[in-house]
Amino acid sequence: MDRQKKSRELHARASRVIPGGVNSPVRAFKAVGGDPLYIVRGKGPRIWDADGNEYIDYVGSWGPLILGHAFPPVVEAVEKANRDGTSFGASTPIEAELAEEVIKAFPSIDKIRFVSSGTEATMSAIRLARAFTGRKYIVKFEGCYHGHADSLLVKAGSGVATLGIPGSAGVLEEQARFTIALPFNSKTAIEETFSKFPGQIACVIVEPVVGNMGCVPPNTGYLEFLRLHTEQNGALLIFDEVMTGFRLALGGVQELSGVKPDLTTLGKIIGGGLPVGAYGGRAEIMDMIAPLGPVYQAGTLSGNPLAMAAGLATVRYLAAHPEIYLQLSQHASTLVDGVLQAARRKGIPFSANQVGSMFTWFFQSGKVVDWQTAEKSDTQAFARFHRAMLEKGIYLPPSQFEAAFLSAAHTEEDVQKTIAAAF
Ligand code: KE4
Repeated sequence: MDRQKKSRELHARASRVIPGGVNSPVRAFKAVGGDPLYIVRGKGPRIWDADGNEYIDYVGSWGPLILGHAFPPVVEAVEKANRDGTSFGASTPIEAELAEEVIKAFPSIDKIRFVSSGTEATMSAIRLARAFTGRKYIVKFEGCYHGHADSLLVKAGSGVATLGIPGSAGVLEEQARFTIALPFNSKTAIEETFSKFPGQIACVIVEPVVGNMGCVPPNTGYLEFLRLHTEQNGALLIFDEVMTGFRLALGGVQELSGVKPDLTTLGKIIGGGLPVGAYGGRAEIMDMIAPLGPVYQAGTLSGNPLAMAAGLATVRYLAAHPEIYLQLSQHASTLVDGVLQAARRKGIPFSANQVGSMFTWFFQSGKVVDWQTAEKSDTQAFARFHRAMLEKGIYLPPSQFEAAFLSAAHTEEDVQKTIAAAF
């Protein structure tokens, strides 16, 4: 019996009218093979596909659903907002309410601007950093993903501390050359770059705990190192906490590490599953944004009332229930270690990185600390694992180079069922 008959039919239909049948490439399952599933419902830690198959979900819409699918307070908040009208293109009271909640959790932020995606947030933060410093070059790290703005779709050049090259068709060399892509966790690369481009670097943007090469934490002291070198060289430090904000702690990695960036980008959880991104920082920087200052940035649906309602209900619940973070970490540790032991009993080359409720199992025995080590993973073995887990009702991110997410709705029973399904 074809357990994915309906999904296949839906994919054939979508593929006739949408490139690859998807509105975001990773959903196409290209990295794991087979046809993508079409999901029709989620509740708590579970999702159901169009054929009625049930899964324990460890993607959670790529991070936003830390409280699980269709969390009642979020559902009610959005339903109420919806009854009063979905969008006005004018200011609404709830925007400052959510801004105040975010600023309470992130002391490095005096002011914040809401946009509709993480890409818009990072794109705007880069533009702002260049305007504030009057400098052209930006530094990112290989394996970190900050959305699809041209200046961030850039690969490392021929050597360390060299000018970037386009990471996508359509990105001009002239744009890529102002982006320098360095190995994550490397101190010498940063030192070399700042000495090679003195007074020319506007910012360093980093996922302070990386999710986009799989989960990769910073080496001890690395974030402090970035903070020191950016300060010494007059460059801004941007923490891209789109994934980690409200995920690893209410105040993200900057709460856990005590390292305060100059700008922070946010998304995912602050939208509670609806489209919200944000960027924020010190008032002296943020006051350069139009209409106050010369840096232009705008958006028809920025601060959308329904999205604000979903985000506010989510963030307020997290702030009122801080015990959630300990529960998330404990469940994730049990899960990650349980599957790791199962792999080891089978003699499978396997390692894992976990920070709080973000984690990745890598199909290699080495420790993954940057993109160079991450890409040594056996992606075919991961694909087989992903398919086998799907067949047992476990929905993992369809790529070796993505973080998985556990929600507050996942129970100890879900965790044990997932461990039992592995290998
Ligand atoms: P969006 O434009 O997709 O809302 O956010 C871009 C972004 C920025 N910064 C970080 C750290 C991110 O992880 C993301 C987006 N994350 C991916 C998952 N790795 C979104 C999933 C997708 O592209 O479909």
